[in-house]
Amino acid sequence: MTVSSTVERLKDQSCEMRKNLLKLCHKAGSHIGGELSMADIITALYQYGMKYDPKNPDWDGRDRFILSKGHGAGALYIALAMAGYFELDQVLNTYKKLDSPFGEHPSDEIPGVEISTGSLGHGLSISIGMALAAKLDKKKHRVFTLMGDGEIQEGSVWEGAMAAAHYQLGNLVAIIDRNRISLDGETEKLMKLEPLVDKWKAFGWNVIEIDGHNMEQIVDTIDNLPTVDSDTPTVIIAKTVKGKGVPCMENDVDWHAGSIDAALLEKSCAELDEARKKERGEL
Ligand SMILES: Cc1ncc(C[n+]2csc(CCOP(=O)(O)OP(=O)(O)O)c2C)c(N)n1
Repeated sequence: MTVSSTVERLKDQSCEMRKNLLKLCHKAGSHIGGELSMADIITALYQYGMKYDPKNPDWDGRDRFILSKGHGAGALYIALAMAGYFELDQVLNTYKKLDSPFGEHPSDEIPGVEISTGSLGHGLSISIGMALAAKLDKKKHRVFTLMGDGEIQEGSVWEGAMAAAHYQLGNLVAIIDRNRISLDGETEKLMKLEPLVDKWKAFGWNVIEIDGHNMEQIVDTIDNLPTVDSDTPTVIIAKTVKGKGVPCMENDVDWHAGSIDAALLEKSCAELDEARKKERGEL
């Protein structure tokens, strides 16, 4: 059973993450829709689920996180800043500037970023390599990777899905941000993914389907992951909403990427604060 103070703290932190994502979007434009849909998951991973040491980013015992949907970089930067890898202002002040490492896709020059990503369809196989190496060396850490649902239309993902089960990688956790929208339309119209649970099961994975915005469910799922030395990889299909938390962006393919003016930034941050206060019973 999840301790409610932990869940409340995480909800506050994902609200902060969303407001910071909007600031980046205002400053320089970003892939805002898919960053807002992954905000609760990445907050829970960095603020609850993963072990790491921001003072020693290369600590061998750390859990690895690979942002396979590299266009969600802003959310990774903010998660790393909130975890203490660097100052948040560094991200907010330099995002997408020419001489800044904080570009629209993550670079492994940045402390805490394991590998540069952005070309979709590679993160799962990279994570499989890391998980297989860890398993052979009898190490105790997990490898997490976050993919978009549009991304898993890449054939390479399904080769990876076969390999992970074949090599019995119980230390591997793939998460799919199932917001049902890709860059240019609904996933089911572009290339049908359903029945997604059945497909991953057929590939030999332990499949968990959750509401990717329900912090209790996310935390419970993390708490109940199979042990690292088990022999079945886990995929968490997190049902999410693209643009989650910003009413004018929710479920709107036009907000895959874009920028916002100062007025929309202010309005959206106020809406996020209000929603959180209502949730806390303060309004
Ligand atoms: C190999 C490759 N093909 C195309 C792109 C362009 N692209 C960037 S984001 C995106 C859509 C991804 O959709 P999804 O994985 O559902 O992301 P989300 O909705 O979570 O942002 C595409 C096609 C890319 N980055 N890499």
